[in-house]
Amino acid sequence: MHPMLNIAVRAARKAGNLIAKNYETPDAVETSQKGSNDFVTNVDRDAERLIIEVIRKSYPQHTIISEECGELAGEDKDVQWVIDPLDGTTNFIKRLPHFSVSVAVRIKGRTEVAVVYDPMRNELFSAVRGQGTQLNGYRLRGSTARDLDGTILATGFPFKHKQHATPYINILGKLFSQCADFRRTGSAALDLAYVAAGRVDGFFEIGLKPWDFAAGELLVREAGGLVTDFVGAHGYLTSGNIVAGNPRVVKAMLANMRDELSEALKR
Ligand code: 2AM
Ligand code: CA
Ligand code: CA
Ligand code: CA
Repeated sequence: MHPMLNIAVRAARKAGNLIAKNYETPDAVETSQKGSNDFVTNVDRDAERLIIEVIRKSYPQHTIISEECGELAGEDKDVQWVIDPLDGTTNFIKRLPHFSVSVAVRIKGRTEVAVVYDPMRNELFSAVRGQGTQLNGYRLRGSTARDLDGTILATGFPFKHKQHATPYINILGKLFSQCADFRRTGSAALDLAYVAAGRVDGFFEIGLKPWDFAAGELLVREAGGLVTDFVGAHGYLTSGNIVAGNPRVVKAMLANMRDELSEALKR
């Protein structure tokens, strides 16, 4: 096994087990508000601490970028661990059992290793660049859909970017008229893992952060899928405006989005 994958898996499982344990004891979960509609708990922070400990033990020189503590610069800036200790905090708080731990390793800007772990179902999605995507050790393949006909698409609402509400709803309407149905699960990392697994045929969301998609992006690619921004380019790396699916589904999604994009959504 790739040595960094080994560490990523160990870190994600440790954090996931802590999250699952706390899910059973809701009275011990302390919730605070980071911004409007944006919550964090002591479990997010504790899970993050565990992950950082595991990484630091093996790779003290690496840089870590994580949702709750930002960038922890290491001596080695070329290797970055991009982590979301708990993706789907709102689900966790509401006791909806759908959330994940996301860990990715980027070397000189290119993602080499990815893990998304769902502790409630004990599902571990992993990928190493060039070696395919696995779920609990079994090789995954994405959807084989040829167009949007009959597809199930996933999305996330722009709860933090209400200025995009109108173009978002227009895009959703256009796609909804073409596909079979939509899912909104509340964990972007798992949405991407599900694209990799072919459980959903495509996914789009506005304004994700690097830790939301860093691991999921590699899972999709290594399962034969494509990840782009809303105009088929790489702007998502900074904008977080992301479309994912097999190449034909992505092409069909982009064609439907084209006429609905505001200027801000073209990057
Ligand atoms: P988080 O739980 O790590 O904050 C994209 O939808 C991402 O935004 C999710 O993966 C989730 O990441 C976060 N998110 C989703 N719905 C949210 C909400 N209602 N409030 C705050 N964050 C939310
Ligand atoms: Ca959050
Ligand atoms: Ca997240
Ligand atoms: Ca998070």
